[in-house]
Amino acid sequence: MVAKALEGIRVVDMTHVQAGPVCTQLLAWMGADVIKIEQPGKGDVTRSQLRDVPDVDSLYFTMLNSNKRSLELNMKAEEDKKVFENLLRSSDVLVENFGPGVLDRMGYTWERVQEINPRLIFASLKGFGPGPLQDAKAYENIAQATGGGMSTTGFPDGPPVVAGAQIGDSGNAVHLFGAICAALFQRTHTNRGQRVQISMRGGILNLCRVKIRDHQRLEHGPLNEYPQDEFGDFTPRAGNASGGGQPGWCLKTAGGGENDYLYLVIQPQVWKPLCKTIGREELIEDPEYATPEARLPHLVEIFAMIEEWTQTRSKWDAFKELNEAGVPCGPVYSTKDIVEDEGLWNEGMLAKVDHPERGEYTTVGCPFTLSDTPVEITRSPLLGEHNEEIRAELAGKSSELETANTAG
Ligand code: CAO
Repeated sequence: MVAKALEGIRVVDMTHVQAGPVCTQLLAWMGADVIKIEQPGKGDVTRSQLRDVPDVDSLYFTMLNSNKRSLELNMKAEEDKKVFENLLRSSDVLVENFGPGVLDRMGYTWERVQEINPRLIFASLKGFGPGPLQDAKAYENIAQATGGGMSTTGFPDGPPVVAGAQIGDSGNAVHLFGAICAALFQRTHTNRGQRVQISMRGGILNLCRVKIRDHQRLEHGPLNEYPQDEFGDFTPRAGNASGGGQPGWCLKTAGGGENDYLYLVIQPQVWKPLCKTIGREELIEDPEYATPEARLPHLVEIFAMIEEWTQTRSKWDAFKELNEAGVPCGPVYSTKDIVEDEGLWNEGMLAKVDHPERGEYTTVGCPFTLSDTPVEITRSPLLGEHNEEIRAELAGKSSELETANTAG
């Protein structure tokens, strides 16, 4: 019986920066043996980017590369390419997020990879899919700009805004992880590898599905749940409007600090308890407010009334009282609130990891749980830390293969 979902799966990890490494970190947490190939003496560029402690792998690197092994290979030197090909022969997945054409230039096209190991799943993440933009490089905010995220984020009277959540990188890493797992499952039937490809822009569009829904709704009239009265021929920025079928808004709470806010959604079934909680019982049966349709033209006024009440309490107290009444809402957490949240530590969404050079640091855990695959977070590898170990393993494998051939 395997102890983890992906135990026995070996991943050749040619990823760098954020999107690729987050995907292979998930594969490692699920039990795969992830071997990160890094340029000798240099490694993943994030090792030295945004350093908080001099000469030590940055948090950018350590928080995205847990549970992996590091092997330095010069992919432009023939000797090291042989080692790489040996590794491909004994692996299940190759993942990369280099710029367009980089792996081809190294000599590893899909055709060549299939020749080396027909069972290998070859997964690539690029900025853009096939077409005019296919050769363009991309980073997080470029994907958010070109995939519909930025034009639909922010307030109607302000410029387009990027999301703080790294949906282009870490978001797409989750898409890629799902696609690789699907390919691994299909291989159990076909015994063949396959090509897996994802574009960051396409992944953003997947996350902007409801904005394309609203774009089409516009043909049939205004979007009444949006804060503005006038519409053009594209989905506008909606500020903090909910985006779902029930109206929502972000409300000020006591304290007046930059994160003293509560997000609240008015579900039809909670109108009565909501009115009771904020002391506006007269609105429960008032025909101007009693139904979701009647409330639509009054949303700004209704949220202002609720805000009068939330401003008399802390975001935590308002959350507690409204939650007790069954009203869906959530305090706006600052990063300080997040790292001090006991619940997140208990869930394993935050964890402490020890590192030989930087000491203990906090990292973000696995966003899902499998009852048969407990996640144990171990530190990221130092550059080339597993050079000898992996080369020895591969040499052992080669002699095993040679013995098998002679015996045959
Ligand atoms: N040995 C030898 N050379 C190596 C190597 C190794 N182990 N690993 C990488 N290299 C070389 C590559 O051969 C390539 O050189 P050439 O251009 O001469 O072939 C170079 O290093 C890497 O090229 P790149 O285009 O990937 O890197 P870049 O810094 O110019 O661009 C990025 C970075 C992220 C814009 C680009 O990789 C990209 O568009 N990736 C796809 C989308 C993506 O993942 N974006 C980033 C998400 S995280 O914000």
